[in-house]
Amino acid sequence: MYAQMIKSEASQEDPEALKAFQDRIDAGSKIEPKDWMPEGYRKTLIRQIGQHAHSEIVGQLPEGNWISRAPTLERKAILLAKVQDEAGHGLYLYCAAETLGVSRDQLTRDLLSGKMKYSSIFNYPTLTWADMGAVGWLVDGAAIMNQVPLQRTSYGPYARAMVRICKEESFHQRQGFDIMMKMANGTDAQRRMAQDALNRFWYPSLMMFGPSDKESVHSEQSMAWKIKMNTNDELRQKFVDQTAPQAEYLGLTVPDEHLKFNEESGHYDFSEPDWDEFFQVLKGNGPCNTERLAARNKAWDDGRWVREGLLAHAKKKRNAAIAAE
Ligand code: FAQ
Repeated sequence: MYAQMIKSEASQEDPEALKAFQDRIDAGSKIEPKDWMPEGYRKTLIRQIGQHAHSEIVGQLPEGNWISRAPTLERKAILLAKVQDEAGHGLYLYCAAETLGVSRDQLTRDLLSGKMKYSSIFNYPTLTWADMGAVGWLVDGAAIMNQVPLQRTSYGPYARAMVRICKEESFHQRQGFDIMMKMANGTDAQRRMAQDALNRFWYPSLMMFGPSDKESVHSEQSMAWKIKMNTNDELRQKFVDQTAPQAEYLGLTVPDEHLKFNEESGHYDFSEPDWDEFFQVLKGNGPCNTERLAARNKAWDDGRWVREGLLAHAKKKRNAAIAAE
C-alpha cells in the first residue's frame, strides 16, 4: 500500500526534476533540507527517522528498569550514562526529522497513539541483570550493523546524526560484551543467566533488521534513494557472521542447531526467526507492547505541567518584547 502510494505520488511529479534528483543521489551528493525532493523521499525519511528516534526513546525503558538494581556502583554509573546517551540519540534524530517539515510534537503524538512504530526488540522484557549484557552486546550490536552504513545515507542531517550516534553505540556494545564476559566466566548461576539471556535475545535481535528481503515493502525504493544502504537480509547475515564467533569466545551456545560456518559461502548458515512472532509484535501483540506505550503516555501526561510552564514563560517573554518595541 505504502510503496504503491509512493509510486503513484512520483507519477504526479515533474519527471525532469525526478531524474535530476536521482542523478544527484547516484553521484553520491547529499540532499539538504532546503533542496527539492520528491514527496515520497520526504515521507520515507520521516517514517524511518521517526521510527528510529522512537526506538531510541522507548529503548530506554528495558534498560532503565535495571538502573536501580545494577550490581555495583560502577555498573550503575555506566548503565545510567548509556541510557542517557539513548535519550540524546532520540533528540538528534527528532531534530533531523524536523528538518523535513514535521514537528516533534506530531511525531510524539503518532508514537503515543500507536500510529508510528518503534523497533520490535523493545517489546521484550529484561528479566535479569544478564539481559543488560545481552542488550548491549546483541541489540546495540545489531543497531550498529544497521547504522554504520547509514552514516553514508543520502539525506545530510540523518547521515550526520548517525556519525555521532555510531561512536556512542560502539561504546554501548562493548559495555554489553563486558557484562557478558563477567557473567560467562562467573559462577555457574551467572553462566546460566548469561546463556538464558542469549537464548531469549538471539532471535528478537535477528528480527531487528526487518522482514526477509522477499517480504520487505520499502527496501527497493529506499535503496534506490540511498535511504537504506543494504537489504535487511544482507545486514542480518553480517550480524550473524560477526556475532557467532563472539558467542563461541564467551563459551555460550547460540540457540540455533543449524548455525554452522559454511566454508563454501564464507558465511554462517542459520535458522530464520519466527516471522509470525515478528508480525504479531508489530501488530502490538508482543510481551511488552502495552506496557511500553503506557509508560510513554504516562511520561507525556506527567510532563504536561512542564510544557505548559515553558510555553507560558515563552509567551510572557514574547509579549514583554512586543510591548517594549
Ligand atoms: N521493528 O519494508 P521494510 C536501537 C516495519 S535503534 C518494528 O523492510 P524498512 C538503539 C517497517 O517499519 C533500533 N518495525 O521496512 C538502541 C515497515 O512498516 P511500515 C532502530 C519494523 O523501513 C539500542 C514494515 O515493517 N533502528 O536499537 C521492524 O525499509 C539499545 C516492512 O519492513 C532503526 O530504526 C522492526 N524491527 O526497513 C536503543 C534503524 N523492521 O513503516 C536503546 C533505521 C521492519 O511500512 C537500547 N531503520 N519494520 O508500517 C531502518 O533501517 C529500517 O527502517 C528497518 C526496516 C531496517 C528497521
